[in-house]
Amino acid sequence: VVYTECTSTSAYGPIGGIRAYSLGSNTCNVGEANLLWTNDGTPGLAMNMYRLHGGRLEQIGMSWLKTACCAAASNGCGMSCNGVNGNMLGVGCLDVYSAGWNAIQSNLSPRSGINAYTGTFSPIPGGTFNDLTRRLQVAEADMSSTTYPGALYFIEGQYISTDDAAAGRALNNASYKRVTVGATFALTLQGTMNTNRPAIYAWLDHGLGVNTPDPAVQVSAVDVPGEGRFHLAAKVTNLGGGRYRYDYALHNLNSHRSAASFRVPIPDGGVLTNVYFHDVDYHSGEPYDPANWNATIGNLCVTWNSPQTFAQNANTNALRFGTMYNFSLEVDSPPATGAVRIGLFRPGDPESLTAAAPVPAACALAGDVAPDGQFDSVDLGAFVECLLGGVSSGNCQCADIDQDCVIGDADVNGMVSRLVGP
Ligand SMILES: [Ca+2]
Ligand SMILES: [Ca+2]
Ligand SMILES: [Ca+2]
Repeated sequence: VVYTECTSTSAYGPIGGIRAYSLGSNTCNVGEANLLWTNDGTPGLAMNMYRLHGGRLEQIGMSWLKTACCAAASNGCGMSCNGVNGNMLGVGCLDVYSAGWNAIQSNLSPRSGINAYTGTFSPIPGGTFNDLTRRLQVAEADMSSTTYPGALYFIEGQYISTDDAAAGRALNNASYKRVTVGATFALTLQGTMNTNRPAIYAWLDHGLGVNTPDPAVQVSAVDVPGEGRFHLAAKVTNLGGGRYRYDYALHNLNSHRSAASFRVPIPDGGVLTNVYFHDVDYHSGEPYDPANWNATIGNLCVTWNSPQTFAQNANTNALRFGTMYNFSLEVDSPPATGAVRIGLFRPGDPESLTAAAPVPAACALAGDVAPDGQFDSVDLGAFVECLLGGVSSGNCQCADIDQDCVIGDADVNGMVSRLVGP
């Protein structure tokens, strides 16, 4: 299943400075099998909104997932529709919903009841609704042309589907389109649909203005082995005076394991400013804690952590499917090719992922603390300087052999074993 077009938007509210929206959807089955389409169940369409401003793309809104009763069997997917409809979306067939249909609140399913990797859904709870409930909610303040002059805005829809997930076809389920925000906060669709392209790519695609890509933005897929996919985007901005801003966005497409930490290596003694985090809030009774992740600044790393672990609170603020969080810092160190570490939230193997990214500090060869591509006695002297603290003549990232962001006994043992040799 693929979200091929957003044909319309609708707007609701405001209530208390919050607006709500809905997105129309053209949906295609571009696979080889009919797709299960059940009443108030699979598939569900998650609606999201993003803002690009000041060189940073941030998610500013989300909806519950729109479900429906029954599929049509229209042509329009660029392939022959096999005519199957009702509780199946036939191969090659198109199903169309207006924004108004996708705003029907009794059909909106909570994210907390969905496993995006397996494509399983919990029943939709009843409830009482106001104009905002369960819809794509965005604060007026997040669309202020005063606070964010010249900002670009994007809507995104992502399907979660039982059959699609089971068939391993969930990686093409998110699509985005640019919108403009009017004086009364109505959304107007702009440009073409970026089908099969999550909105995190809008940072790259429109980073230097509408339809003007920013080559400084790097986007990559980061897969959990045997599970779901994240996207990591990074951009380094030279601020002048030897200072650099590192911006990262981490998007969870469909990992149920979710993420609970993000770690960036920094140079020992680096002077950090503007350590920054941005998330997006759940609403309408979702059980998740909205508290921000905490940044811990060590000598060798900055690590952002969810407020609690999975064992402490399964509803803490983790990076769950269909959301994108931002991490940023400024430091007096130009970019090196290195890796960030993404800690996973739900227990499993592996516990974390590493992803290549431009970072303020990196080590090409563990133990090569006096970096010259070789390991010798000079490295031992530099290692001791790092171990004792203070200003080191070497690269203390390379002294952290076990990569726990602290130079300690384990690293001494690591250096000794290098000295003794294999
Ligand atoms: Ca798909
Ligand atoms: Ca060396
Ligand atoms: Ca260490």
